[in-house]
Amino acid sequence: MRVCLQQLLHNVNNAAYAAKRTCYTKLDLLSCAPMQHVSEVQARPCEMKSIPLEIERVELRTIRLPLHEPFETSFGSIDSRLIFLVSVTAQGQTGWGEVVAAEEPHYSYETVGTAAHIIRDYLAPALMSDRVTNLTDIASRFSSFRGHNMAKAGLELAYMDLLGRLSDQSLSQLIGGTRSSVAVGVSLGIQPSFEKLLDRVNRYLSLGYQRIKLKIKPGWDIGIVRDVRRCHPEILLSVDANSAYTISDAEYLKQLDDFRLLMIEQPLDHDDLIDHAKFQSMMKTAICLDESITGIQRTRQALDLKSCRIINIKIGRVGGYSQALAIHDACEARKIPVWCGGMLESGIGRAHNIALASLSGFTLPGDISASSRYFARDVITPEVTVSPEGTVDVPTGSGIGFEVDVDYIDAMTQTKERIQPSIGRLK
Ligand code: OSB
Ligand code: MG
Repeated sequence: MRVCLQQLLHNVNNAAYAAKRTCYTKLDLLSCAPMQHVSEVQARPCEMKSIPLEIERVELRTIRLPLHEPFETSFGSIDSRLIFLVSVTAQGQTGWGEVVAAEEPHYSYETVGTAAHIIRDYLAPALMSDRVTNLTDIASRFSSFRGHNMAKAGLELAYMDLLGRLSDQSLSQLIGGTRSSVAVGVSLGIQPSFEKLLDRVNRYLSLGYQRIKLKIKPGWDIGIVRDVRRCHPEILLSVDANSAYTISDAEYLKQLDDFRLLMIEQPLDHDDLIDHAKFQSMMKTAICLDESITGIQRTRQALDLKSCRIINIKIGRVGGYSQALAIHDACEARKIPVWCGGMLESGIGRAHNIALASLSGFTLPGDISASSRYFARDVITPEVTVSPEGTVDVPTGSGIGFEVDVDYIDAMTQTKERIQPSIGRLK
């Protein structure tokens, strides 16, 4: 499971991954009876038609969880996370999802406020307008609403947890995951001093994390990367600029080629593919896109333009499982390594990330840390833990595979809103 720097750099730079096609057993969702083996990916369990579900209600909640320590990126610092949870109920079961939008529109234009509006006024009514047959059905209902991917993802996530619980399958099974544990790394925010940064690097390495990602911005970049690399010549090390530079910084950023980085994540504009392609052509180090990859179409364009050699998949940013699965499959077919990004999620969002990262194409460590790396107490039990080898186990229980601590969620709830189908709407 543990990956070595030289081998990974070789693989990434030569696109030498064998594109393995997943082979799994098709399941009849609600009876769970094995049907037939397929040698090619055709339909995943979540994409197959099952007994139509009548969603009886959608609930939106916000809870505020304090962070152990402030998290600083090139667009600012936060010391708590306003977590937006979504649940959907049908046939006496409730499924849970998370909307990963932040309070302010820095990482993306979506916020907790815009997502609540879009779910309340458009997406939840569409979800409850008729019985839901599968994930593809939901995705196609949402596709007429432009953008607002994090809002869409929140509901897709909740539906998938519900589907797993009702059919007694784990999320990983529903999407055709192949791993029983996933490799993880940690994303370290900008620190007040290099000493503090090095202290964090050493702490997470000693806890087993397989890859260290350093947030960078102008003035906190070449120097700290050089010094961390000098202290740790062989670790998997990457940087994430969250769009803090422009193509006019390319010559300056070229210095990053000296440090055998696994990747440089989103150096340029959040919406750009063209300048990233220019920059990638100048660099030995692989560029990884995060913010710029908003769906499968942008993924194809980025790969055709050679804007990057690695892709970070975040279920929220791309609009849910439907898009995340399509991006995974396209990248695997083109031998482009992918990894699972994080958005400082609560355990509910994290559980979905773990399931996603169990797909075969996720060959690089994800930003999936232990619950205790972020919060004093998580909203799921047991909390997510990282093994001394730097892995997280993929749960096997139904749905997200963790118990949702509704008492704790109730105690922390700031706002709660219930949305039900309007009378006569259900066909
Ligand atoms: O760019 O990957 C990012 C957190 C919030 C918003 C954007 C990003 C991040 C992280 C943290 O890097 C990843 C995590 O540990 O959840
Ligand atoms: Mg990023």
